[in-house]
Amino acid sequence: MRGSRRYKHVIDTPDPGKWELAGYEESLPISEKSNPITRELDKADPNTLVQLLRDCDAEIFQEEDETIINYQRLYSESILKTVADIAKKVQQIIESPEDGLIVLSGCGTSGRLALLLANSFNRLMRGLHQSPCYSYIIAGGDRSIVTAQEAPEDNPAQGQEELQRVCEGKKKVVFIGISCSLSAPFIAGQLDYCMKNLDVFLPVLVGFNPVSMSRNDRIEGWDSTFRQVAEQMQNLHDAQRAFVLNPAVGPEGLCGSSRMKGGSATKILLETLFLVAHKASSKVEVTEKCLLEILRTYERAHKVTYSHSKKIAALLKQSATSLQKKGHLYILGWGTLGLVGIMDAVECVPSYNADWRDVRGFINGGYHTLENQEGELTPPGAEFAVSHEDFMKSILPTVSVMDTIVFLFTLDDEVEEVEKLVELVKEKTSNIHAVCHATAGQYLPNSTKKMIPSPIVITWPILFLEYEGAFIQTFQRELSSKWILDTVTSGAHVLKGKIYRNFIVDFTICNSKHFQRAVSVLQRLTGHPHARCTETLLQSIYGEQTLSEQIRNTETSQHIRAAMSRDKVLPVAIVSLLRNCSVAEARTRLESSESIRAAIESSLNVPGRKRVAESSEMAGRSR
Ligand code: S6P
Repeated sequence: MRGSRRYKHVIDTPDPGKWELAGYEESLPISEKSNPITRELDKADPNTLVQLLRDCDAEIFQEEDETIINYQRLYSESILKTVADIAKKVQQIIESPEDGLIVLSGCGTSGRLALLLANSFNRLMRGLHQSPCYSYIIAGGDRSIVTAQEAPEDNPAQGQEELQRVCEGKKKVVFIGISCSLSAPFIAGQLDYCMKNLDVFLPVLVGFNPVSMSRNDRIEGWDSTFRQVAEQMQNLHDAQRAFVLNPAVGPEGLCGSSRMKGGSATKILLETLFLVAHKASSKVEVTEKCLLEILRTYERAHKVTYSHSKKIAALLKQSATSLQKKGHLYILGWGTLGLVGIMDAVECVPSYNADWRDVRGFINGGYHTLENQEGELTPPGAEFAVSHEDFMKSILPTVSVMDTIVFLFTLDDEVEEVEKLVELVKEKTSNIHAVCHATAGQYLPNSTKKMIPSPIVITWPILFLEYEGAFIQTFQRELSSKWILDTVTSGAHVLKGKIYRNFIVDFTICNSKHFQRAVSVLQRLTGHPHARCTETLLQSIYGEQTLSEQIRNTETSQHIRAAMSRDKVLPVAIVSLLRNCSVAEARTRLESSESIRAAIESSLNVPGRKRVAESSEMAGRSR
C-alpha cells in the first residue's frame, strides 16, 4: 500500500492533519470526523472561507504519509491497481454491450453523480457509434435528481428491486454502488443482491472510508449491517469477484457533508476508471502512468479553479447577503453544468435545512438536457420546474434586488442566449455573476463583459488528446464548477450562521444517518454521553420533556418521520443540553436569537458552564 511518489505533484497540499493520527475522534469514520483545517470555519471571512475549503479539497490529492497511519489514498498503488482491475471488467462490457450493462447507483448527490457519469459515457460511446451501455439508479427515482429525497436511502429492499428492474435480461453487469460514507442501506441491499448472483454481477463498492469504519448499526427490516456487506465484498476482492474502491480523502470541510469532497472524489475516480476502460478498448494499454496522467489533470483543475479565489469569495459574500436578507440564489446553467448547478442547489435543503426556494438551479432545455430516464417529471409542484423557460415564466417576475443570479456556461455554448437572459434579469437586480469556462484562445465577448461586471472566467489549456481524452476537458469544467458552487453555497450558509465551528448545526434529520450524526454532533458540542444526547434529541423531536415508554421503544424510522415535521430539532437539543434547560426554553431562546450560531455561542458562554465539551477529540468516546 505504498504511495506512488514517482509522480511530481501539481499542487502543494497542506500538512497532513491530525485526523490521520490514531485516536483522533476515534469512534468516527473519516467521513464524519471534523476536519482540523476548518476548525474555525464559522469565524472566517469570505476570503478565508474559500482558502480553508480549498485546502480541504486539496486533501483529495494528498499522498499517504508513511510516518502516520497508512490509509490508502488516491495515488496509492493499491488504489491504482484496483482502478485498473475494474477497468478491465468494464472494458469487457464495452466490447460486447449486447447483453451487458454498467450500472452506477447512489443516494442523494451520489445518485445525481451516477446520472451525470452514465450520461457522459453513453455520449462518449454514441460518438464512437457504439451502443451505450451505462445506466444509473438514484434512490427515490428521478424525482430525487431535482428535489431532496433523503429517506429512500434507508431502504435496502427498494435498492434491490430497482437493481433487478434495471438489469432485467442482462447477462453481465458491472454494478458500481456509490456510498461516500460507506453507509447507505439502499446500496448495501444492492451489493448484497449482486453477491448472491455473482454469475451475472460484478459488484464494486465506491466510498471514502476504510471498510473497518463503515457503518455497523442495525438496518431496520434487514438482517445485515453495511459493514457486514462491505466485509463480504472485501473477502471477494482478491479473487476479483467483487471490488472495494475506497481511498481516504480526509474529513469534509463541513462535518459529514459528503456531497463536497466525497462527491468530487467520486467523479474523479470513476471518470478516470471509465476513461481508461474506453482507451483500453481502443487497444491502449492501461498503465499506472496513464492513470496518473488523468488524475493529474484533475489536480491541475483544482489549482486553476482556486486561482480565482478572490472572485469566488466575492460571489460567496454576495450569495450570503442575499440569503441573509431572505433573498435567493439562482443558478442558471448550460448543458451538464446545469445539472451541476441543480445538484448544488438541491443539496442546500437537507444540508442546511434551507427552504427549497432559497437556492435553485435551472438548466437550458430542462429534462431534455438532463437526459433522465423518466423524462419530463410532471407531478404537480413548482419544485420540479427546472428549465430556463420555467425560470423566465415563474421566477423572473418575482426576482428582486435581494436576489443573486449566477450564469454558468462555457464559451462553446450559445453566448447570445446567455446575454439575452442577462438582459432580462438586469432589469430586476444588479447582483449578476458568471462562471464561464474558456479554452486558451477563446475570449468572453466585450458585449457580455459589459453586462456582467466581474465574471469568473476560467481559461483551460488546449488538450491535444485522442477522442476519449478530449472528454477530460468537459469533466474538468464540471468539477471546477462543482468546487466553486460547493464553496459558495456552503460558505454562504456559514455566514448565515448555520454552522458552529465546522459542524452543521441545523440539518434536516430525514434518514438514519442524519439521526446518528445529530447525536454525534450533540456529544461533540456538549460533552454529554450518548444516552443523554439521544434522550434530549428525542425530547426536541417530540417537543416533550418527559418521554413516554412508547416513544422510547419506537424504531428510529418513526423518530425520523416525527423530526421531519419540526424545525430546528438539532439546535434546540444543543441549547437545551448546554444550558441544562427544557427544550421549550431552548426553543424560545433560539427564536429570539439573531442566528443559530449566536444562540449556541451564548449558551457555551453561560457563567459556570464547564467548557469540557470544547475538545472535539472527546467525540464519541462516551458511547
Ligand atoms: C451529503 C448529501 C446526501 C448524500 C447522500 C448519500 O452532503 O446531503 O444527499 O449525498 O446521503 O451519501 P453517501 O455517503 O451514501 O454517498
